[in-house]
Amino acid sequence: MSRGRDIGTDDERVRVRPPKRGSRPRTKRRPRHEDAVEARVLAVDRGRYTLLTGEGVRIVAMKARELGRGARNAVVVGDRVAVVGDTSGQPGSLARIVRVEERRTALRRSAEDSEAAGVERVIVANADRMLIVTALADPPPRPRLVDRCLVAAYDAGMEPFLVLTKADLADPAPFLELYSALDVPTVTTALVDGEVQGLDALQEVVTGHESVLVGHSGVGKSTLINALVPGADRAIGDVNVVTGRGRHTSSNAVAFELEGGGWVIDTPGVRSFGLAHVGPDDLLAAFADLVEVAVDCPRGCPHDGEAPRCALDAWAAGGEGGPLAAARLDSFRRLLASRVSELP
Ligand SMILES: Nc1nc2c(ncn2[C@@H]2O[C@H](COP(=O)(O)OP(=O)(O)O)[C@@H](O)[C@H]2O)c(=O)[nH]1
Ligand SMILES: [Mg+2]
Ligand SMILES: [Zn+2]
Repeated sequence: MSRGRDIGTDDERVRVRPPKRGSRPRTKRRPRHEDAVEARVLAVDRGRYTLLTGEGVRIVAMKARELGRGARNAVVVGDRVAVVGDTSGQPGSLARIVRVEERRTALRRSAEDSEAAGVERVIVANADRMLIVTALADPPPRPRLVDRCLVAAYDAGMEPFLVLTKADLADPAPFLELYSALDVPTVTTALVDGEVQGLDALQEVVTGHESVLVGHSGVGKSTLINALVPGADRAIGDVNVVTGRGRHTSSNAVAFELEGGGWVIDTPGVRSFGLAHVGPDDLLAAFADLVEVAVDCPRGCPHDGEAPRCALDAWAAGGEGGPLAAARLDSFRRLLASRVSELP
């Protein structure tokens, strides 16, 4: 990587370490940027960036041309930036983003067909927690999407949490059992008389952190944001009764400040995360229940279902892993395969 600001590509996992100052080539600070103001990106819409400055002023900015174009040079929600120009925040004022600070974490999704092959687009920067929001019904839970999110969270250096919504519609017990072997904290919420139940536990998870909410459209992410942030006023979608899917009511990621400290970031329905850069062992590491079993595999075992003495097969077939073992192994192997097929 040649550009100083193109960071996070290899180092997403070093979240706990402070940014390595001076260890990479950085964008040259030109003298005229010395009076730049630090700000946080709250929202991005068609080339216009809504920022909150360190002084608490909301401003609108555009990206300086020198930062470059394309997915690789994108400025995203959660980024810390330096801005110059008119930072007054007065109506009609427009500032200029001249620098993007090194990211602590980067959540990526795979590029779509129309985009440059192999480019994984960063969608949210600097979040330290990922809230994987899954409805218990309407739409039904998708364990494979949850697993995919878990891998993306570990890979990005974020702490994952499972948030199970719509407990008023279905019993959370079966889904909780499926994930009981993993060390992932879980919060369950419900909607009763238009009020979100379970909000206290959720508040505890997000207070003092930068949390990104991910999950399929229609699972209730915006409903949770509205409950956590009075005045957020996120559009709530109806779930289509035929497909069980929500309309795509939120089309961009947006950050909201919490009264008690911290930030929550709402995202549109995310269906795919770029995992092409995640190695098999890193992938396995996201499956804590399988890691313990795989210590008995032959050296260099690819765990892919073709390997002759893979301990995972014996575990799933022999009943020692319990009734859910086969489903867990299946989930892991599907991810393993999809990760490979994602490669350009
Ligand atoms: N029954 C029930 N419905 C919910 C719950 N949370 C959200 N919903 C509904 O699910 C639909 C989609 O919610 P929304 O917040 O827009 O989902 P998003 O697409 O993930 O942001 C809306 O009709 C919400 O009223 C819940 O806990 N229980
Ligand atoms: Mg939404
Ligand atoms: Zn194996």
